[in-house]
Amino acid sequence: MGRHEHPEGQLPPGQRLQRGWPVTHYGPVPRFRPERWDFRVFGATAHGARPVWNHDEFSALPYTTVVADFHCVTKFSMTGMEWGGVAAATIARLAPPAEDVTHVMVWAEYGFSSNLRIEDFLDDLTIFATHAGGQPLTAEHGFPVRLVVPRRYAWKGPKWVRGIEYMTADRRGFWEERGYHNLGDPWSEQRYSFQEAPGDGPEL
Ligand SMILES: Nc1nc2c(c(=O)[nH]1)N[C@H]1C(S)=C(S)[C@@H](COP(=O)(O)O)O[C@H]1N2
Ligand SMILES: [Mo]
Repeated sequence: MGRHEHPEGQLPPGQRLQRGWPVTHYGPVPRFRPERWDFRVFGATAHGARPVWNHDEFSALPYTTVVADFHCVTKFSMTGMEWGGVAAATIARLAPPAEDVTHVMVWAEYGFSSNLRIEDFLDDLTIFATHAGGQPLTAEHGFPVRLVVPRRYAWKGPKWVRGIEYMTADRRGFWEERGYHNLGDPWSEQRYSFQEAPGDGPEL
């Protein structure tokens, strides 16, 4: 089980503690149709493979839990969230990237996306969560699968994930194209794209 060690009682700069778990996203909540649902791995995969898991197969992948804090860029944080699901590193082990992959685009319903550096994707806390607090996710929190990237702001974790694209160069995802920082490290307060240093992300 992964656990995020953070300084006792400390939140990243500019964040405040939130009680309860708000629902935050753009657009409608998609309806889950198990017979149509799949999780695809595409782009620069090792050996050009195109792995795909249906919902039963995805549910049978190795399950792990992570306890970590959750930081929304709109300045609320929740501490000690327990996520259950499939470690992103497990996905990368079962469906490996080609050697020259540097970034991953995580794709969700309705074309929502978020880009991550491969090292952030492979981080020991990054998890494709199916459960929170021991219970299956609710529809509005991302059922059946959402990504959680505790070391990045929460927009880096798409709800209703449908697949990942391995990339050999960086490309901006949905919010990264719309004013949010390409990297999104809450401890460095990387909130907005205007704060990016040269090299933090592709040209806007
Ligand atoms: N598909 C999708 N996932 C998304 C978003 C979104 O707009 N669409 N918003 C993100 C943002 S900004 C946050 S803070 C978290 C919120 O997750 P929650 O609603 O479970 O608290 O989801 C992230 N994942
Ligand atoms: Mo957010």
